[in-house]
Amino acid sequence: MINAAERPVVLAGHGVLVSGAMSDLIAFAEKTQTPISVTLLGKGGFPASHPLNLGMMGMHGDACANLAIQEADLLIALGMRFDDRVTGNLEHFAPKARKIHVDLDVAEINKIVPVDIAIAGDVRQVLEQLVPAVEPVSHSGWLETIEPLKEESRARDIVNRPLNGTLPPPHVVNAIWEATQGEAIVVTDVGQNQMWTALYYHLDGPYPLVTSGGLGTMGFGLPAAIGAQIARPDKEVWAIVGDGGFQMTVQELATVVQERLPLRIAVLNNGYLGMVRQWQELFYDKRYEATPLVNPDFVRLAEAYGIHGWRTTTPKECRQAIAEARRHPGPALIEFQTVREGEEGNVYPMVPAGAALHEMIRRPLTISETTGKEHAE
Ligand SMILES: Cc1ncc(C[n+]2csc(CCOP(=O)(O)OP(=O)(O)O)c2C)c(N)n1
Ligand SMILES: [Mg+2]
Repeated sequence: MINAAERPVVLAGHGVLVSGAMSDLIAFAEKTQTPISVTLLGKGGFPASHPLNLGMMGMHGDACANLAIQEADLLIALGMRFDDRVTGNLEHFAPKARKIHVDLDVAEINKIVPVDIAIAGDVRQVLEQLVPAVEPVSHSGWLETIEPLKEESRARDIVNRPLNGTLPPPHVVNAIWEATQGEAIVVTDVGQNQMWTALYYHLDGPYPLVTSGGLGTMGFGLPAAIGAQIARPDKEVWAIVGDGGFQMTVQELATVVQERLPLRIAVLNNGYLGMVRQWQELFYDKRYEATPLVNPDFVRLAEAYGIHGWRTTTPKECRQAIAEARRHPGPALIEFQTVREGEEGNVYPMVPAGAALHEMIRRPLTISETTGKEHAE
């Protein structure tokens, strides 16, 4: 089936990382010229800068990954479980594709998506056998079809957005990514902050994005970042958290100080339980029930624990604060007061619940993006 495929796509999940199959996946992708999309927990399993990378799939995935999945004639699912955030409407999921599923957990096979071939096994061991067995192919027509889809994703990306002095949350993540050159260990909380980090902090591996995945555990970010920093004292660790989730475990700032951890904490303060507000805006006539937050002063809160804090409201201050927080011995906390609502306050693309992957809502292109001119600050 792999040798016969004309439009194959790999769906790479957390199993790639936990089995240590990153280099085998690169070998498979390059030999068979198969584009690779990753799940949220599969991020870091395939280098973001690799030409065959499609990015993240699913509800808030990269548009090109979702569109490629819908057009594919073969899906090769590696160590992933077809979560509903990945598939969208099952009836219309990858309708043209035959499917191969490799997973260690046999309970996952045929559980959600019926497959043509199931291989119960460790992803690395399976790939080690598969790579020498498959024929090298070029798939040039398929890759040429995909390339413009990637270009279109890039056009809607962060670089050319007009900011007008405001601070869209993706810009914050992009600035942290640029400053750390993708080398930091990044830990997220749950909600929009998590999706923006997944979309805009590009990982070349081998580190995964540390995130709670399908569990959706608000309050995960700060304690998990403490764990990451203790495990890797030599690494720069950033917790990127929302104003809501951060306050669920904010008392752990005491642990950060007590354990003398140089952690960097980025609080994306949009004044809302943003992910829920986004659904209220798009699907519930903007009835913002129970989502606006009355927040404390996060900088003074950090200072109360003895942590140096910065507050930023513009793109320029944002980059300065990130640079200063990185020079500081840490711990350090930056409150980013970001755009709260509307186009720039929402995570796009978005596949509405119950819709098919190709029915995703895209952020409309603005004039400066179509001309590609640099944005004014
Ligand atoms: C403990 C818990 N309660 C509720 C939810 C549902 N939920 C998912 S995202 C979200 C909003 C998170 O708000 P915030 O932490 O400010 O992050 P933002 O989406 O604004 O970036 C909520 C309430 C959850 N995942 N976990
Ligand atoms: Mg929020």
